[in-house]
Amino acid sequence: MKSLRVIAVSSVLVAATSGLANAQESTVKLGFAGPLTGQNANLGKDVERGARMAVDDLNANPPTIGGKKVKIELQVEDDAGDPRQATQVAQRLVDSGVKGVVGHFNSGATIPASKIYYDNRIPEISQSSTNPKYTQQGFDTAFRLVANDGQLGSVLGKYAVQKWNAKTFAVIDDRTAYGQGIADEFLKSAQASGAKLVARQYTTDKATDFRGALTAVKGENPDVVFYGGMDAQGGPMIKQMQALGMKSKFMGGDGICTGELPNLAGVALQDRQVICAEAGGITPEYAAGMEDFKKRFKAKYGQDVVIYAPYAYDAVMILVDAMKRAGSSDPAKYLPFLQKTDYKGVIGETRFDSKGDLQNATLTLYTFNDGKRQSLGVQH
Ligand code: ABU
Repeated sequence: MKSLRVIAVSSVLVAATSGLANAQESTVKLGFAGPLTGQNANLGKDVERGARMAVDDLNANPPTIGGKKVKIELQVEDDAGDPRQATQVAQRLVDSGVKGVVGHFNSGATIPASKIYYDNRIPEISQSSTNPKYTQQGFDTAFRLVANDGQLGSVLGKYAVQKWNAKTFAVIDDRTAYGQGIADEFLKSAQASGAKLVARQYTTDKATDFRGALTAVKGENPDVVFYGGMDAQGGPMIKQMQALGMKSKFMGGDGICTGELPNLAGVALQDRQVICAEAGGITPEYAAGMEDFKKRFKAKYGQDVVIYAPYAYDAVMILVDAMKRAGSSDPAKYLPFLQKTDYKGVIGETRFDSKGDLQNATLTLYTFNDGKRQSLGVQH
């Protein structure tokens, strides 16, 4: 009798333990990393919100992976846009058992972190990092959802010469992986199109005073000033150009191409021709979906999309889509399916090439009118 009771109690314990194991298996943890503090915190929070929105949407109607309904969990980490902090955060995410990562945001953070994900076989999708090196390291775990700096710099350099008729230009960059990279690409393209570089100056991604660099540039009176860096510097730089009485047109890449630039540049933006490029483009068939996303985003967070939130949203969806097709959240099993992604989402259709770049990357040129970004069209 006593031994029967022992068997019965053991059976209950086994059932309870395996129930617990099933419950644990039914949660899939993803990681998110980006700059949630520091100069780019507004951009980091924008993409964090995009990723969280995707997780909430998924959990509202839980996906089935390998025959089981799963709950998606998001572990959010702040890398402050700093290369060293990014590697610490990447190791923490790996140690926590995440099955995939959305991020990082800044190329200077994404590139060193990508080695840690690669060494641990964890797929990573950056929604915003544009430095070409990220996908040129031979890491089969690295993917991005945006055009790269070569594509952005090439289009912007040609635009400056062919549309603005620029004969001379100056370049200022913030010496980050992103800022320096895109500035070099713009320079190559503008020179190849026939314009002359008359000044090259540097700042940092933490600077607030650009008068030294701008005064040196002003002496050369360039037709165009190109800034390689982020809106946190680009906005105040436009203000200080105004204060110095500079007349040059102003250009930058996706780092300044945000809904926040008008707030950062203030009224100085109204008196200057400014062109920038977002590293993605919404084609007409996806326009209504993007508008719907922006409305839902505003209703959920009380904030407008700054720039790359929809890309982070799709990054989460693309990871889960690959898991569903693989029937497993095990990175070793779903990575081959991720490489073969053909996903129609908010930002359009995503297919990766053999390096993890988009097969058909697009970009959108913008100018600013009445304090708002205004599209000048999608470029293929
Ligand atoms: N693409 C602009 C912002 C992110 C980066 O550093 O690449």
